[in-house]
Amino acid sequence: MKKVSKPEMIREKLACSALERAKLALMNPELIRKKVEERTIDELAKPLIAASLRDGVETVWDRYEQQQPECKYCAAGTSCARCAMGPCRIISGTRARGVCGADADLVVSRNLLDTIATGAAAHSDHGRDIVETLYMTGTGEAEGYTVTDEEKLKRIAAEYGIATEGREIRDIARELGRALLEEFGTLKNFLQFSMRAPASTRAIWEEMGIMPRSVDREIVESMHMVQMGVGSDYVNILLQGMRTALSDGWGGSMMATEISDILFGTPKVNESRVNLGVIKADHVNIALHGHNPMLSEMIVKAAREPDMLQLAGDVGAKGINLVGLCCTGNEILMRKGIPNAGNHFNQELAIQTGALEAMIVDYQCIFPSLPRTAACYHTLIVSTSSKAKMPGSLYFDFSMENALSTARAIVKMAVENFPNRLKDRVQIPGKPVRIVSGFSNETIKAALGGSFKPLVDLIAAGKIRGAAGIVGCNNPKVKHDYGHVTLAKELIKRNILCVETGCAAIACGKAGLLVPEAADLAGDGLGEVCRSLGIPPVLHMGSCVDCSRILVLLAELANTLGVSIDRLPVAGAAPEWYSQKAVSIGSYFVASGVFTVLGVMPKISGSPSVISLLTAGLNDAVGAAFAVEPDPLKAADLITEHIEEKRKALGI
Ligand code: MSK
Repeated sequence: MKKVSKPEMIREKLACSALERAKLALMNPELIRKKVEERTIDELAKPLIAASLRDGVETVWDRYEQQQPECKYCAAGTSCARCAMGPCRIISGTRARGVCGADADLVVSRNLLDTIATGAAAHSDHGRDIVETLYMTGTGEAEGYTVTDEEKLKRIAAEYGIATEGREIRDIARELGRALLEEFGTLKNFLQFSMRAPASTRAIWEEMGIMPRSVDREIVESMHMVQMGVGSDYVNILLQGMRTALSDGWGGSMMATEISDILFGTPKVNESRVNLGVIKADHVNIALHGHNPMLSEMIVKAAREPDMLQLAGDVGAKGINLVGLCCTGNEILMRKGIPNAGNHFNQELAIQTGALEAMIVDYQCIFPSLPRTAACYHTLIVSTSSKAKMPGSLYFDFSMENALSTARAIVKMAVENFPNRLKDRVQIPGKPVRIVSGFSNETIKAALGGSFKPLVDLIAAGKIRGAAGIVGCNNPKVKHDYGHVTLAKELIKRNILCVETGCAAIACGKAGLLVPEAADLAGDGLGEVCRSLGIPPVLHMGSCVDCSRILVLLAELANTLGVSIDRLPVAGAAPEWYSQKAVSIGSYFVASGVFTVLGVMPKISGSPSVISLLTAGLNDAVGAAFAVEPDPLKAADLITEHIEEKRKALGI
């Protein structure tokens, strides 16, 4: 464990300049009110955004405004800076080709493949970290980790043909961990988990040449294909995008989900609280932000140790309050019921409560600006991944071998920071709301009596018209949480069950849709089903990698009905997506046969051919395509229409 900088050094380096802030501060109360209303529907975010505008503490929305107007070539996907002959912009006439000769179709498709491969790599590298932890838990080298779900370990070992009878749990963990590590570069030319998809869906992949061969191979091949001069057929490039995305959904992400369940427990229904009001004025507050549960699970352990609680008492706090953010937050909410402070656009605001002793980050979706925000408060930003070092943060070299000791050191440092809190700057904007989460497939199946057949019957009977997976992020191009919440409310009203992950789930949680009482907002059929099962009409299925749980659910439903996934009355939506990972998720949804509506236009408008392939042509290839619809009410219409068409085709 190696600390490379100290709080005092950071404060010197990033001392918040009152002068600089004064330049940014807005004094006009009417303008502040207007901006706040334009930016979010999250009631607890509003007073903090207003304060940030008054105090000149910069947020994502300010930076977005500073970036306007955006470059129209970059927005259309027609700029290319891949090689040193450029950069090029594809315009028209004599400038319709880049220096190398690439036209708009090639530049746009290559950029999109790059985006998908980046997202798939992020999910899959996260998956590999988790798998490595399982392996090292098996070898006894990982400090603090154990196998929590032994039944699931044995079930997945059986999928991999690993004997479990009469063997030590650690031996099975080691052997499964090794088999999964090999899966990233497997030579067998298919991923074991992809065998969970219906045979008819796999036949489509085989026919289209998009069956993922291994995780690493698809990502590397994609990176090869975006190199200048490696083919110029945009269709071929986009099909590789689909194959790469499938290697994420049915490979890297699915490994991340399944093995996290084995190590930390398969989620079960639990009740907790959500929004910025989970931060407590009289406690040491520690936020856990990012995506990977490896460290956060250890922080939870460390923060519950008597020594640490004693220390908190000694510094004058009533206890240690852990809160989650984004998907690390979802991981510990789903499994441990740890309260969640919010989604992507709540990360800066959580610091602005002035009551956060530390924000511990792992990787993905972490604003590089966080140390700047934290420099205006006493909050320590603690980075923990060698892949995600941040200037201005305190870096702890976290690894499996030192996991629990590192977690203890970080928690201790956070507790000791409590006396540095500037009490007159604390502003906790309100009370949290209840949230019910933990809907793993195992939990849903158990609630349905041990099989998915009752859900299929309810869909066939029309009580539930179909299901929609709403996933993804926040994006300043959409009013914070408006896309997610409006779409979910509209769909449940139309008796469409919503399953959600990531920041979409947190948005709907903050809006009160993730409690059984929200059944009253659903249509008669769905409302009745939810009341009889005691479940919300919007089910929280986990973090971004847990979109793989949605794939497994789709496979179960399709296998129960004996059809390919594209024939199901289901749809996907990403109303506020921003991330490359979300593009990979959307692509593996579509490639698996799920019509998917995006709320933000991807950077493809510069190529009518690419637009046509993605929004129509893919229907002939994989039985599903994308649509882009920024208005969530119109998106609900598209989804309803699609679901009703699929019902008709199935004769239900
Ligand atoms: S955290 S990828 S902003 S959902 Fe998974 Fe949220 Fe999107 Fe990050």
